[in-house]
Amino acid sequence: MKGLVMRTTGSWYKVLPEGGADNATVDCRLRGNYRLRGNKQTNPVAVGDWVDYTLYDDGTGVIAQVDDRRNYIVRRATKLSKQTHVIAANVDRLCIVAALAFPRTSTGFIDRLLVTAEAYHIPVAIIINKIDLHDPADETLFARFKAIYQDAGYPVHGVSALRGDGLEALRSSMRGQTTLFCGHSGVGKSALLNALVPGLQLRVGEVSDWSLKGKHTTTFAEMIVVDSAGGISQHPAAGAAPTLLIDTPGIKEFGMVDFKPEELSHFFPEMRTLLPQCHFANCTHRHEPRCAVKEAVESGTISTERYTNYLNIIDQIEESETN
Ligand SMILES: Nc1nc2c(ncn2[C@@H]2O[C@H](COP(=O)(O)OP(=O)(O)OP(=O)(O)O)[C@@H](O)[C@H]2O)c(=O)[nH]1
Ligand SMILES: [Mg+2]
Ligand SMILES: [Zn+2]
Repeated sequence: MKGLVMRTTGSWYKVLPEGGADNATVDCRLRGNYRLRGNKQTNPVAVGDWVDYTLYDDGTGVIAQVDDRRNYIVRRATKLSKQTHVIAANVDRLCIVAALAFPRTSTGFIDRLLVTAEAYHIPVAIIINKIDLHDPADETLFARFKAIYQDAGYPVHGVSALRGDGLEALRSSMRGQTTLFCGHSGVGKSALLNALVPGLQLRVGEVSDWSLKGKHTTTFAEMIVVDSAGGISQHPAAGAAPTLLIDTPGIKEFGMVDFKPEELSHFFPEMRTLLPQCHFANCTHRHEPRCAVKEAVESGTISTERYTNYLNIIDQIEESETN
């Protein structure tokens, strides 16, 4: 039988049967001798995976095979680890949830996630939550973020899960798609999903006891099915493309996986268009002469902030290559 992985908790996987008439998910384990792909990934099965499973008499199942993924978002399991962790597979869109008020998200963090999404051609939206907390300085920062990312070609939404600002536009942009929500702990990913889907009650951190770093309230990725009326559902409606949302645990640092310095600029859209104009075909846009990217930074068409993050990422790739 075929099914979609909705939640993974250690050794159990909650699987939604494909086209199932009953609304029940099946708790599955992984077949004992299932081989990890190249032993590099800490999780062989991720939320969003389609799997083949066998149903047993006691109602549980065993996953025998994972379908090839259309795409996925992957990161290093820990900062310098060679092992990787797949956050989710087969997504239509990544929403990077950030906050400027508290805890503050850096452009460096956003750019690492953007590059990873670009590598799999996953469209991205940047969601700045908690705009209800913005003081004038935050508003200035917000305007700068908007300019940087809209100029680079990404939509930016200012929202407030608490007050409701900006939710309707976000809601309609998610219809019929699988949207993955990622970001630091405490930026309000779960609160945002609760606000978007009436009836949803994901656990949200207490205001009183989370520190600057957030609290890691969500501990496992989880897929939510939205019904055609916009409410919480047990099963996607037959026929129409389902609306699926994936909540994930907060990420402290996003460690990128498997990029080469000379290909990194392909994943910065505003640089990508200029590459044919660089003098050297393998230009890394650092010290090379007659570099179109550096010229664009100097003339202000490419943001200094994005370029600086680009250089930092290259340095980090080279560092991990020599390790
Ligand atoms: N003022 C304000 N607070 C918010 C908003 N959205 C979320 N919060 C608060 O921010 C805190 C963290 O929210 P969560 O939804 O638990 O954050 P999260 O991103 O899911 O965190 P993890 O699950 O740890 O990754 C909670 O105390 C929320 O009430 C908002 O729009 N405005
Ligand atoms: Mg959460
Ligand atoms: Zn160049």
